[in-house]
Amino acid sequence: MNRFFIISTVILALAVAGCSTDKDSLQSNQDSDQGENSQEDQSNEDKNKGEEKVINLEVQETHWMFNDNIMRDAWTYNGTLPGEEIRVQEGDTVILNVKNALDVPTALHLHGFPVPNEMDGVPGVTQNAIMPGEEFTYEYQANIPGTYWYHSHQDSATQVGNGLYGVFIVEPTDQESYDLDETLVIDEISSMEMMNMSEMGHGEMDMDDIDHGNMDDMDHGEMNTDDISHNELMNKMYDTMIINGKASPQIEFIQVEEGNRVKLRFLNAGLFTQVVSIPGHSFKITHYDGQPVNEPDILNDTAFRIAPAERFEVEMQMDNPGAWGIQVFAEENQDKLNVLIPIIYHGFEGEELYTVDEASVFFDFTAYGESQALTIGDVTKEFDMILGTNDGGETFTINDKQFPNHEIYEVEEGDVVKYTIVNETEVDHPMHLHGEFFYVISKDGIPIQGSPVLKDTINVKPGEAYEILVAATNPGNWLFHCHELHHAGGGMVAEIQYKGFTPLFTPESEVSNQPE
Ligand SMILES: [Cu+2]
Repeated sequence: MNRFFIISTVILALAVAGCSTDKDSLQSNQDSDQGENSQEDQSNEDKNKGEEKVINLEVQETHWMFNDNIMRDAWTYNGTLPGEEIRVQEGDTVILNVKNALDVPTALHLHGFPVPNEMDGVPGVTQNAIMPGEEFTYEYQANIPGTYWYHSHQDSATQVGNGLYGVFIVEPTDQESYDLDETLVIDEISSMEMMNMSEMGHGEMDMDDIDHGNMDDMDHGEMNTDDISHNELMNKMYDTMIINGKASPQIEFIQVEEGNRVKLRFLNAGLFTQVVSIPGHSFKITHYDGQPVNEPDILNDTAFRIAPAERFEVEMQMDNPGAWGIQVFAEENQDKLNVLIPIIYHGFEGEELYTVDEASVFFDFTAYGESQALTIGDVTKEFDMILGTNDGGETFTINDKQFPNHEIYEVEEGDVVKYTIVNETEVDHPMHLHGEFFYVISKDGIPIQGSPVLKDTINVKPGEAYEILVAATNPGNWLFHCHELHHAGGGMVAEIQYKGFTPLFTPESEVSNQPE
């Protein structure tokens, strides 16, 4: 642990944020009071009968201040970025009314939660896109606790990139109590004028449309050459980390008291694999993608990687007073994409942040927690999922096929399906399955040694191979795609189809459905 000399802007942030300390702590007291009350209410009720929670979301264009210097036209749910955190209790019925006030079609996908197929929000696969001015109502039974998120699944690289995402939490009826339960949504933006990267072929990039003033560190000539890979372009484009929609120095700090028991829910809503280091405290990783880890061990001086769309829940005891900075950086683009999330003990406001000098040990989910036998049954079907690329990194494939001429895996209800996922490219692919969780059972041929790993997104690094098992219990047509959304846009999308399943909707030809 070394002292980290922070830039003056962070101190400024603390000074600014410090003004609202009283209000913040009052707010958090109110929140925890409400939490206790609703928990008592809940325990007095029949645990299977929840309430009906109605949430109205308007998809709209919003001027959003990322900090005092960066303002952009973002696309938001109800005018905030991220959209409001939706917290419901296990057993609730959730009704989400989505109204589209944009001038392009949209749709809402509830990521990770096993919804009925017609509620999955994938245009052209499970519904027609919600046209401008129209509404669509999603209804879910919140019967599986966890940390999930909602986001657009229409032209995702553009729409999620513009800000259409938010966190969705289902609290279990036996929710443990924490002094603080904070959600930290990691994302990155380009501080340049907004551009539509998914439509930006390398040869088409029109430099006249870009605010040159913000591009001082770019080699303009290089941008038009063909030898720049998608990855290099990404690293040039994205230069600013945001946490809960705010860039430094306006990132809201987490205020704690000595003795607090704290839960942090990390979500990566962006496009880069991020490294997270928590300084000065031991911690446990209690959930992957919202699902519990069996008997998690205590970790010290250990960084964990969180890939696009993944969630990690961390539990820690606040026993080391000070002003700390949780370090988050993109491994592939560390110079530009790095940030400290201040976590400050009462009485240490305005002090310099201590953080981790360098990540030394990396978390390994294949050998974490206690092993437990799976009761999923014997494998009935096996498929390969080979992740590839061609055209110099312009297109991305699964089994050499590119969406919409994509790989279709046919399964039957009751199948236990094994997929072997192999990454033959040189970049990460966080692969996300809709509709069902999967168990990761091996990495590079070596079985998982620790807790069962139940996830909805698995990051497959270059050269890696994973085996996963899916119990086919939720009939429908489900996408299985890369969550680096430009890769999905470039074709890295497969689909699982249940034999005999017929979607409840008819694709309308005049509707512009763009599921990838
Ligand atoms: Cu990918």
